[in-house]
Amino acid sequence: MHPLPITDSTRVLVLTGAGVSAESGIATFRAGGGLWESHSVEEVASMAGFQSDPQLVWNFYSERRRGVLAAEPNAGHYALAKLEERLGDRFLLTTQNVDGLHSRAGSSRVLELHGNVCMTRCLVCARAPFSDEALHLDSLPACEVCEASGRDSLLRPHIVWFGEALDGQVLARIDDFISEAGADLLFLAIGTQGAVYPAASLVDVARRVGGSSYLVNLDEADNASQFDHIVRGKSGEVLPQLFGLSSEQSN
Ligand code: BV8
Repeated sequence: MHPLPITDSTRVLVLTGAGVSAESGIATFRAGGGLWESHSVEEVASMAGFQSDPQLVWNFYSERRRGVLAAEPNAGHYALAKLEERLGDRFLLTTQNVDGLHSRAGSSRVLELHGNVCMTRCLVCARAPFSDEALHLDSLPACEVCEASGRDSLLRPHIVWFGEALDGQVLARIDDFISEAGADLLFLAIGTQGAVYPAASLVDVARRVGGSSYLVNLDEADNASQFDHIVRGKSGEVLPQLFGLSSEQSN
């Protein structure tokens, strides 16, 4: 497999999805046996679902938190961290994943589009989202800041649910990176079905500025036709080759 055509002026924007973490043993969403097979999206990944059954939602996210804490980054995560080392500020990684594995593999230029499963925030007050590895399986966590001022409010996972807006500052950073890169942009989507927006529309934005686009995915993605190049395979196996990493560099 030929390495990506990265020159001294290339700026690489990466978008990852659940497929990048599959080789770390973390379930994806839409494949057989995936998360959405055993849970209706509306019930567990929406504000309406949380309001109607907050314990079901906390159980769903607590089980994912447990899985994430037991998981380790895989070769695909490490390859992306190596590419960032090589490119510096000509590299930006945006992820739909909420598992934090990119940061644990050493990536630092990471934007989490959909939140982080090991972060919690208050439904009501403006306290900042905070790191939380507790499993709220049989009780609902209440906000102690609200309690101290006599209010009764639940804590919620720091996750972007369906129907909720993504962080405007995160989206602005991505737009800036794309417009500064222009035709020097190489957009690389990895391990994503391309079914969720606005993440799935990033390839269209990349094309509009004249950038090239690559998709590394195991199966056929919903937005595959938008990409200039498609590499079918497992990210843990493909990425080290695509980034021209030698075998000793790959782990
Ligand atoms: C919003 C919660 C507006 C976190 C998730 C157009 C524009 C804007 C919005 C919309 C639009 N059209 C529709 C919408 C609404 C909606 C949407 O996109 N719906 C879809 C279903 C049609 N979007 C939203 O609601 C977004 N919000 O736009 O708000 C707004 C604006 C202002 C004010 C108010 C509101 C919010 C989207 C975020 C939703 N949250 N999850 C969590 O629980 O994790 S989305 C969920 O899907 C996850 O976050 C996940 O990351 C994401 C995408 O899934 P994938 O990562 O692609 O995973 P999947 O399993 O599907 O695919 C994995 C792929 O990997 C497969 O293709 C497989 O082949 C491959 N693979 C497997 N193994 C490997 C591999 N590849 C390589 N190697 C391997 N080893």
